[in-house]
Amino acid sequence: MRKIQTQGVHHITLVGADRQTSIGFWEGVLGMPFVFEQPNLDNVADSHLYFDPGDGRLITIFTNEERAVDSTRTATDPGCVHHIAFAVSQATFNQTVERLDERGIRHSGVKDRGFMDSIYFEDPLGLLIELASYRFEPPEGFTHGEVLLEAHKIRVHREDYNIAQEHLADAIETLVTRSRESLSDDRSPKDPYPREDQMAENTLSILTPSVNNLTARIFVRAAGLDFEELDVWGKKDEPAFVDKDPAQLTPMLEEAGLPKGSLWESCAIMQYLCNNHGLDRFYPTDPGERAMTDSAMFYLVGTLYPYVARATYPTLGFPQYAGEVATSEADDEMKAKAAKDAEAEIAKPLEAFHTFFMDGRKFIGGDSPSIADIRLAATLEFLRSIDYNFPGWAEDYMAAVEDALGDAYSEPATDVRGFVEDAKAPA
Ligand SMILES: N[C@@H](CCC(=O)N[C@@H](CS)C(=O)NCC(=O)O)C(=O)O
Repeated sequence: MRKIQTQGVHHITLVGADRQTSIGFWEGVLGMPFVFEQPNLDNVADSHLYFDPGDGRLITIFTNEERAVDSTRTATDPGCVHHIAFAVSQATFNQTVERLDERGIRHSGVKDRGFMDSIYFEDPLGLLIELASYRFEPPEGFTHGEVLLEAHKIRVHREDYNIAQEHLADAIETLVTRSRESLSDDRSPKDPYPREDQMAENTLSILTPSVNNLTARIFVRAAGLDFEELDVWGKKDEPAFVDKDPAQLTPMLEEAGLPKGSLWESCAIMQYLCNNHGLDRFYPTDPGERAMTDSAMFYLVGTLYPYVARATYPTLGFPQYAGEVATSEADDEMKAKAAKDAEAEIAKPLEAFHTFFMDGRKFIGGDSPSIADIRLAATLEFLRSIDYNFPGWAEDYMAAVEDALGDAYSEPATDVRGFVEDAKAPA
């Protein structure tokens, strides 16, 4: 089975009455040039009139002087034509009511169709005519239909009832962004106007001694995002904070585009900001490379980090999770053994990062650090508290991440490093 591909409306043919009624309406009311006339080749009793509706296509009418004008509404049974719509510019559309009224032609009044303005009236033979005027111009190289398809997707995604101007504006922006290159890495909206008390685009609620927080703090700096940091030490129980972050975990991002206005989990924060700002250099768009980045981060948060926490939190003086040996009734010797056991387990996931995720490359991200590298290097900072015996590659790797990111890494890392040094210092 094969399709027969169409390429546009060629013409529409209507059954008319006498020729003068048709000429009077199509040319005399709607301004369509009467371009030619010849006999109806299938019925010599009829004449066949051709009009140009304005785009070089054709509206054609079979006429016959024996047929009387009947102005009752044409049938709208299944299979019948309901109405035919013609395009007019906004300038013309805005004159339509007045000009139909001048002629005493009954009409619907202006109808808001979201993506166009419309008005309806009947021709002398009872066919419903619509004059429609788009409310948008497609970007160069796109059709109205392509803009409407994109606007439809946006409308459905937002669960709105019908296409409105907001969807059209966003569809046009999407098509332009997709089809036109820019030298900028970050094409997200910017506010270049200086203001007093201007709010930053991204607010990070943080705790300074934390490597989970360090991850997001390095990232916003490395990505060059507009951000503000709020140290929420001692404030995580406040109702205003709990409302935004019922997990009471930091880092917590507040940003206008988030469905609930806030988000926690360092990796999710980095992924969101990369997606939102087109920061592909930190989060590859190739599905396979992106899967590796995601896998490295999930493996870190789900497997490596719990070992790091069990091994280092006792030295750092951080509370551990309920159900752990460290929070049980076990004696100090057992708790110390649990910490040592966790420390011993770190080698295996660490090696997986080296052999599997890096696999001879400088970073998990390849030649430059990805968000998974930021997450890993920041995490390893805590191992300094227990003087962990890093394999040589890991020392080189941490230095390379810091070297590649510069102050974006070193500046917030100072907080963690200072805390770690204090925690190690003899009381
Ligand atoms: N998997 C989370 C862990 C977040 C986390 O555990 N944050 C800690 C700081 S390191 C926190 O805010 N804890 C709450 C507290 O200390 O009361 C992430 O990567 O963001």
